Amino acid sequence: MTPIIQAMSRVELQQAVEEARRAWQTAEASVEDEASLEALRIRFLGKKGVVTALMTRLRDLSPEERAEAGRMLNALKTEVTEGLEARRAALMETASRDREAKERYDFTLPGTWRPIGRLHPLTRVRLEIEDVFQRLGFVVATGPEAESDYYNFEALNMPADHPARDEWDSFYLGEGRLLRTHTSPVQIRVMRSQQPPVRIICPGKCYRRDNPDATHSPVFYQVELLWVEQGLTLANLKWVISEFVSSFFGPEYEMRFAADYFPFTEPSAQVHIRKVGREAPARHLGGWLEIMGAGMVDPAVLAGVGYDPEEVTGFAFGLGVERMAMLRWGIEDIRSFYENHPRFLAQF
Ligand code: FA5
Repeated sequence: MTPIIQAMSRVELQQAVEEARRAWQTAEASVEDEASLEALRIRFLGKKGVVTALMTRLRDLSPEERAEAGRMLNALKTEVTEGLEARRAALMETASRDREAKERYDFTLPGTWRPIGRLHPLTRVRLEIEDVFQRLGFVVATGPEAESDYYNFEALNMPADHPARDEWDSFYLGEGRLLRTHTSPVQIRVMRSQQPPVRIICPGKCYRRDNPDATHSPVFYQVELLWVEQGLTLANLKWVISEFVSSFFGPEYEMRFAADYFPFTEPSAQVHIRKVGREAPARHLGGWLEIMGAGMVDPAVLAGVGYDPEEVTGFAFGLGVERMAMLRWGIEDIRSFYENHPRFLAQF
């Protein structure tokens, strides 16, 4: 449609303009989208377009002829320009109508149902334990899970060849570091960083090479408690534990103390809990389940962190969070907490 136009007479130019107009009218009707519209603009108004080419031919005509032919060509150019504009506007309107149709909501359709998440039972129990002790004036402290041999063992009266280490020997990371076997190292970290009185609880994950069974998991949570001040005795320890147990479990549970041994407490105890009156929820220990180890902080540990054991005494315990949850909800196997079956978790 873009003829290589030789010098043209007025009549020839007039014919060429008419021909171009017809070509435009046919092509215009076939515009479907932005791309074909742009192709059409280039074909007629582009640098090498039909109308542009005809414009250059005006110079072949005499000045009088040129004026008339110029008007003709301008009329064609206006027709093409306005036609393109109109087409563009129509395309935009169609697009926006399509969009609206797509975006229109039908509020009568059923919604998309998404299950609502909730706290894991172990998180719930941990938060509840924290809450009880915070109300009793304890503050929450934390320490690293990758701990040094010094904090995990040595500062707790367990030098390198101490037999008590056997029970806790664990996952070693090299360079004197290991995954902590209990939360007791946090006691040492806190005592080394402040003077008495100390009243803290330390929740956190612990790691042991315990084989998984109904009451043991190689990864589990403890909450450590430490209170160091003048004049504290075993009676205070018993009181704190009894208050806590009755606040957490209520009157349907009973508690017993039994003697125990830890290198870092003297005397030491363990605490057992069971549900009263009914078939015990846990089959272990004839219904009794050990929840914590506890004791009066050994004077050597206090001296090791620079406290004067003649001046202050202290007590501590390490509580198993999973065991608390097992007793609360009658869960017989600790592994249920870590298998994370949605049907199990949805109960809480
Ligand atoms: C300790 O870990 C001592 N650090 C506790 C302590 C702290 C004593 C302060 C004195 C003073 P023990 O190993 O008994 O002690 O663990 C304490 C509690 O952690 C247990 O009673 C139990 O509830 C929980 N526990 C221990 N091992 C596991 C395990 N493998 N899986 C789940 N819970 C465990």
